[in-house]
Order: sequence, then structure tokens, then C-alpha cells
Amino acid sequence: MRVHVVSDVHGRADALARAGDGADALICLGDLVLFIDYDDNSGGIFGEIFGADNAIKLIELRSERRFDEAREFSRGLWAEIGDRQSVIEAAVRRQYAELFTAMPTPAYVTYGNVDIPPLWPDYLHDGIRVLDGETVTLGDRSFGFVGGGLQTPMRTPYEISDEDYAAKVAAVGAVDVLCCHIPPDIPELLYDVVARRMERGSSAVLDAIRDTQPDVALFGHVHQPLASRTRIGRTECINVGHFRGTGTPYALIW
Ligand SMILES: [Mn+2]
Repeated sequence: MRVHVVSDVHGRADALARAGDGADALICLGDLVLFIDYDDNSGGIFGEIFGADNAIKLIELRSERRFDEAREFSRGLWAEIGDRQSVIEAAVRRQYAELFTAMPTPAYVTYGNVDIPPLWPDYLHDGIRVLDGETVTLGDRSFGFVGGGLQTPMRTPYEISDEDYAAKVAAVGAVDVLCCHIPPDIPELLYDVVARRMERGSSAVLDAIRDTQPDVALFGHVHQPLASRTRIGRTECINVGHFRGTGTPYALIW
């Protein structure tokens, strides 16, 4: 079996269309939407609406951890637009339409913290299966999926409480391959060396890895991690990479 794994697609429909080439299946660990483009500040939903200068300002406030000011700044911009909710939803829907059309099948997909789960059913098609707190068997191996992120001052769209997240980890139980959007709570996996900040990882995932020792734990979320892999007991823990940046899937072969 050869399964290709991507995460943090953030709008890369072109590369996503090729991500399943040569593989038996594709796994996607979420973050399909591009809200802020850190490479091209005029891109992404925020940059397209408010321009590069405002995107740069928002990124700066956030990286200086001035989250209240960042929210205030963002609120002020949106106040001039009017119906923030419907403007964002329309832009996200355009991205989902393109990305789910490009997605190769069969695909097993979970949510990232910047995804909007209630919109997904409108774009799914045959061969795409969404799993969140659920398992599936591929070949002779069991795969568990836990989507979304934990609560942060960034207030991204799909952040859930530690309790709800832990319940999904528990629902998955012991599997051969544990697939999450966010990493286990290990500092070197969580520090982003470009953004220069710690992202949030999951202590429930860390505990589950220690307790159940899957062969592999796969995740994304941290785009430029200090360490992209580590070992917890017999479990190989792997950040599959920032697909928007690399355009290349991680290959799991057995
Ligand atoms: Mn991401």
C-alpha cells in the first residue's frame, strides 16, 4: 500500500490535483482554506479584500502577540465592509469548490483549525470520506482521524475545547496510524521558526500515543516546525509538511 498524506493545503488546488498520483489513496489533514497568505500578502481572503498593507499589519500584530489589537484592527476593517459573515463565507465557498473538485480519490479527509465544517457537505463527492473522531481500515492497517484545533487567541474558525478534543481522541482509541491536524504537545514539534511562536498541540494526543503506541502519528498545522519528526516510545511522529509551500505529499508505504 502507498498512501499520500497532505496537510495545510491552503488553496494549493494545482498541486492537490496531482497529490494522489501513484498512490492507492490520499489522506488530507485539513486547512484547505487560505485566509491570510504569508508569502503573497495581497492573496488569501483577507489580502484580496483589504490589500497587502493591511494583511502585513495584521500579521505583525499577531506575531507580536498583540491579539486584542489584531482583533480590534480586523474589526475596524470589516465594519467598513458590512456583512462580514457572508463575505467570508462566499470567499471560503469559492475556495472549497475549487479544492474539492481538484481532490483526487479515494480521499480520507479531516478538518483543520481554519476549516468551516458545516460548509463541507456542499462540496463532497464520490470517493471523498470525511472522518473526525473516527477510524477507517486501509489495507491491513487501522487509521484514526482527529480534526480541528484547540482554542487560541487567534480564534480561528474550527477551534474546540480541550474536553471535546480529548473525547474525539478517545473515540478513535488504539489504531495503527493516528492522523490529526495538530501535533502532540511536544515543544519542538510546536515551535514555528518563521512565525517565531508556539502553536497549540494536544496533550490528549500525546497521552494517546504514549498509551496506545501507534506505529505512526501524522499531523500538520505547524508550517515551519523546529522539528518535523520525533519519536515517542515506538511511535514515529511526523509532520507531513506544509503542502501549500511544498506541493509535495508525504508518502506512507507499507
Ligand atoms: Mn495551516
